[in-house]
Amino acid sequence: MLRALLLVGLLLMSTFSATLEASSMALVETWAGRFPDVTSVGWGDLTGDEQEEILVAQGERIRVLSRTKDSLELAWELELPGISVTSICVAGPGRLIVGTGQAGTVRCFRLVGSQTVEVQRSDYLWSPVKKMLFADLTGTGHDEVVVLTEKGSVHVFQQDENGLHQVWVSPGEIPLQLLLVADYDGDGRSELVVGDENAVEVLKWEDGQMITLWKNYPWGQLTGLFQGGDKELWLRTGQDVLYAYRWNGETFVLSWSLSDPLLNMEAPVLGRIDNQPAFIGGATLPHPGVGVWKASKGGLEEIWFSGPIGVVKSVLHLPSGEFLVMTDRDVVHLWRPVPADFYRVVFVGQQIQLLHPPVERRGALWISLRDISELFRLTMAWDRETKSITVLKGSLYVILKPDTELIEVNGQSRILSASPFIQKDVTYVPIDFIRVALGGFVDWNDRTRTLWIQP
Ligand SMILES: [Ca+2]
Ligand SMILES: [Ca+2]
Repeated sequence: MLRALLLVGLLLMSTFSATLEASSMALVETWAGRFPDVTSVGWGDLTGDEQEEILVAQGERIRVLSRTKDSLELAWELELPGISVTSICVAGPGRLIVGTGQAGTVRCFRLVGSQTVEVQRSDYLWSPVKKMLFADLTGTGHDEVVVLTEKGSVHVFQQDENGLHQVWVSPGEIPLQLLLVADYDGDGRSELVVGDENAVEVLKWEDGQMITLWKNYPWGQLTGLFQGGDKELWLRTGQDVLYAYRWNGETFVLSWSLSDPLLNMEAPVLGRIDNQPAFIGGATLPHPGVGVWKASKGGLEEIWFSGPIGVVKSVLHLPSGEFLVMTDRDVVHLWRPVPADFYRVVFVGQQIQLLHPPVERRGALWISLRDISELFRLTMAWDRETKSITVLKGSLYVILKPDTELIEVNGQSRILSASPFIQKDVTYVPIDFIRVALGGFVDWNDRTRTLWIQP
């Protein structure tokens, strides 16, 4: 509800105020693919060329997508007969680890050409694998496989040539839902952070067992664990509170906290945008999509939100800075952060540069009248007395005024989707001016940030 009110507020502001601060960044969709019944996504360098591949699991099949100049293409398909893949990790070139559904196992494969050869597997976990991470918890110099199951158990496996050996399992009185690995005490080994509904616990491997370094019961229901900054542990609760705890060398102490209804996003990851922590996750208002919220002690600030793409099921932050987003519509998207004024314009099939960059206000786009005039070869006149602009082309004349949606086309009243405005001596009109006033074709795709114009 509050979000809807905020949105209405923003829309009103953008109508009345031409100088509304634009956000500093946006995400642009660089690739999207439909994968019926997609069960999981992952990434990693399978080929050993230091360029990560994207992996998409659909039950028994994993599709491996590799980078092209500015997109992705299907490199190969792996068949894993009889296995339902619920989680994928790349352990190194040619080495794939999958978590499975049903009785739940962790299985390691080696890629030989386009074939997969199983080399190791765990015992049954008796619950589907929900999440899998790699981290060196024990200080052997090799990563362990850390697994969270649907029923709420956490398992730590060491790998050797004979198989996967479980070295720790959570005691299991209360189902765990949250999992994080991070080296807080700076000894080069990761700590294991687990959370159930009520408590968070930081565990450390010492003398062949896991010991509790810190345990805390934040007020409310725990819904997220994040590594915020290098020594900070952030806890999110269902009551829309964020607690930031800082490792002081001995224990975690509450550094700051905030309460903000915008914390209610789905499947969030904590990344960095403009060198500031930001959540990237899903929201369903005003429509299901993916958004970016900068987080600081003062609260959350929504700086970008996509068009409707479906309910976000998972977000992965890639080393390249991109975000891999899986939705409930069986579509996987790759989004890249770009400056807020990033755009492409295609005019009659050719990519062109405009004199003045278009101005975007929450999904709506304005373009300078000067640019339209160049593209459509218009003549323009400014009437100082009535503060109106007359646009002429052959027998067509259009009269418009800043700050009103009403325009006149050959003597007939028409309404634009938003008001034209003047900013730094440049007149901007909403892009539907091209259609309503000039009878041309115009389309703005805010996913790819591409504006299509055709006379
Ligand atoms: Ca690669
Ligand atoms: Ca450590």
